Amino acid sequence: MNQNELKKSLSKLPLGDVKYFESIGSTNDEALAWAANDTSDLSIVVADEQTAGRGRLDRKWFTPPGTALAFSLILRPTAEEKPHLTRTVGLAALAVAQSLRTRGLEARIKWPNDVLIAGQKVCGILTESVWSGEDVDCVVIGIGVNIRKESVPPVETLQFPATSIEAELGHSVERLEVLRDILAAFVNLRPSMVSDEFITQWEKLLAFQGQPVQVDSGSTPAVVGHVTGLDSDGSLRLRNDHGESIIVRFGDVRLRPFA
Ligand code: BT5
Repeated sequence: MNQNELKKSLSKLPLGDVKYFESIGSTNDEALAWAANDTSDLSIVVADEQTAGRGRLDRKWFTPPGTALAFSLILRPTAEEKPHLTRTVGLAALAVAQSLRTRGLEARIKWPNDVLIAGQKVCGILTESVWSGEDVDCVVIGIGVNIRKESVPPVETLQFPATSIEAELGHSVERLEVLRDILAAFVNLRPSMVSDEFITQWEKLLAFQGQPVQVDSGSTPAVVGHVTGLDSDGSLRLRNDHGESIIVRFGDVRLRPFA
């Protein structure tokens, strides 16, 4: 991958500016700094390697060189989109999941910010907002996708099993084609983000639908219940053993199957 190949591959998509780095700390950090300079909507930072890739709460995200996709999109929301920005992570997850499904992979979304194949994490998403007073000026959407087997972190460092696209497909794929497909899916889906139908589409690809899960949030006791769907803002709906409906809001939550 290099700047020319990247620009050529993305040239037909309605994106903003494109920045490529052979190696960088974190594409989200670069995009957050860039966004402060009136960068146009859908500008993108792509890196071959991240040396300080971040997950939520500054957990580490592993991106060794030549093995994965690590990129950050700058979304400048329209006035119509602004009331629906809690759906942004769903928009990114749906774009990734749909594009993997067109390759024959059974991708599902583990609420709130992961994409799984066969119950294993293949993609993590980190959204961060840039505020201007009381208003969100833009959202940086960081997406990491494991392409080659070498992009999967050592198993002893993981709390949730992980996989890569090539391990699941059993053959090699072009990283730039995967990137282009994800971005094309994102652009196609974006207009629907403001509609109720968007939540239905997101629900259809939720992992663990109808199954028991445990959600840990660190501060409050863990919540256990069966997944029933999503609220209109993208919060997760569960039903507990007493038949009560529970809404789990976004935040530093971890979801796993409940045995
Ligand atoms: C995430 O956080 O899953 C969000 C990851 C976002 C990464 C992208 S890459 C481009 C952009 N630039 C950045 O700096 N970040 C974004 P979280 O749900 O907190 O999960 C983090 C956990 O996933 C770690 O603690 C590890 O256990 C695990 N992990 C780390 N690297 C992984 C990988 N390559 N594949 C699967 N799991 C991984």
